[in-house]
Amino acid sequence: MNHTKPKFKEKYGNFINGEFVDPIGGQYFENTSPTNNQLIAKYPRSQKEDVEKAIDAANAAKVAWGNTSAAHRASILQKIADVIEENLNEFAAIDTYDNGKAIRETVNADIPLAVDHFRYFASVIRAEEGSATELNENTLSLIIKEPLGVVAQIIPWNFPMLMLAWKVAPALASGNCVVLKPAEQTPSSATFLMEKIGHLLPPGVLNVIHGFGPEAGKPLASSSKVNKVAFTGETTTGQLIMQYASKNLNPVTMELGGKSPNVFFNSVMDHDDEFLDKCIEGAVLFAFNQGEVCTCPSRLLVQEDIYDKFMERVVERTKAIIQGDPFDINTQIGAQASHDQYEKILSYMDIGKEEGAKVLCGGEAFKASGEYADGFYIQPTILEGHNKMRVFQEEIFGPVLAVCKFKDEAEALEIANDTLYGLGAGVWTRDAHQLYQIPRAIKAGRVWVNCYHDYPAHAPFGGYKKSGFGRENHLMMLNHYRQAKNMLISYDKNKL
Ligand code: TXE
Repeated sequence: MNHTKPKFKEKYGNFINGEFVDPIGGQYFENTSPTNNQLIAKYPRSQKEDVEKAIDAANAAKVAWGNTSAAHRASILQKIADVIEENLNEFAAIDTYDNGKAIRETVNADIPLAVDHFRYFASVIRAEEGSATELNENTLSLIIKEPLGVVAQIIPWNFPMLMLAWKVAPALASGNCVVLKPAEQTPSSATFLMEKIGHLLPPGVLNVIHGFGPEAGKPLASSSKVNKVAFTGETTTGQLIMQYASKNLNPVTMELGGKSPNVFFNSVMDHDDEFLDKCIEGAVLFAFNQGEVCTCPSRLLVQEDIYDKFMERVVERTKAIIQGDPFDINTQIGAQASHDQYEKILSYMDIGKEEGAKVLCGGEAFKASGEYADGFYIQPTILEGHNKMRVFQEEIFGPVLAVCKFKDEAEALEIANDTLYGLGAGVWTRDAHQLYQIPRAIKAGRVWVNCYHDYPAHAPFGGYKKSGFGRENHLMMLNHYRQAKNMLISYDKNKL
């Protein structure tokens, strides 16, 4: 199958109360593709009044939607999954053009995972059983889960469809109405989704408003008419959103930045075999999704005895990464998501060099050819140094790997945990003690052992420390979108 650039209309609206509407003030912003720096389309530059309109629509819909049966909501979520799957290639091409990421990722990961997410939450919501306890012979305690009402959701640009699915599927499954703000860099797939599924939901149940953080995101997160705020993005933005939500004592879930360690012990080189090949692939995954993943394994820790040999293979493999045309199914690294992101990553290359990090490969922008010559591409880069350097401590969010060696388990743990963040980590070993004890001691919400970058819908995901709190995926997610109501029923005819 040949993948090609999608076609777009000149401009799009917000999706509010079951229909596309123009922004009230008539303002739009231009969305460009980072693959070639060309205009994609105009999207609403929504302001407070647009946001309020969407919140009002969601509030008007919430009682009826909250009273629907789990079976009914599950059937709608299944239909949404089917529609995304039927249009998988279009969704993939849209996210690739909007975000810059290689089509092989959107086709094989982003969109299939989004489909599975809707299917998973359609299933678990029906498998639930309630809880009733007899407190004594005359008193029954019932625990009932009720939807929160209206949920505000603000998502980033690195996985436009998948982040939407992570947020929207559990919120709708638990009976909430949603106002979602996609990132201004990647508004397209959310809009395409509403074109395809808008008619499946009652008006007001799922609303999508476009625009910038301070203009549209802030009034959404600050509104006293929403009952929860769910956010994925940068840590400092998360802190602001918590401030906005705190005025209304609204609960928040925060999925924030990371600087994940990926730790390789000596035993991975005990044999020259397929497992070692897997380890090398696991070490170069920093380049997956152009490094624009919150769990990007951006710090590589290699035990000193194998360091030279292991790194020789890592560098060789990194140099073989295919880069360029994002629509070529063989391309592994496409464009960075925006000019800002491109500049930020390049500035970190300079910071690393100034700090004395040694460039083992890459270290510069990448010049794509032909129609992609004006896009924002960066070479996969490996910087060797130590964990106190800024390139080891700060989230670069690009294809930049900071590598250092360690002596023993204690030093591996010290370096791995010497970070403000705690979202992901990788541990690679053949030693049975290490493969349990090291992940146990790493302070991160998800530790992959002898694997990385796997995101099943039924495994909980979320951060420790400054990577946030609350979990996504897994049925425990449902409780982030519900209240627990306890009813105490007395059957005693006489006593109070
Ligand atoms: O993120 P923001 P940006 C990190 C990554 C990246 C950096 C900056 O390091 O380089 O963040 O990216 C909305 N009130 N991550 O600036 O600002 C915004 O419109 C309400 C890690 O794009 O966090 C968008 O919808 N909303 C991350 C969303 O927040 C506001 C993924 C994310 O934007 C707002 C992306 C405000 N005041 C970036 N300001 C991850 N953890 O995966 C912005 N927004």
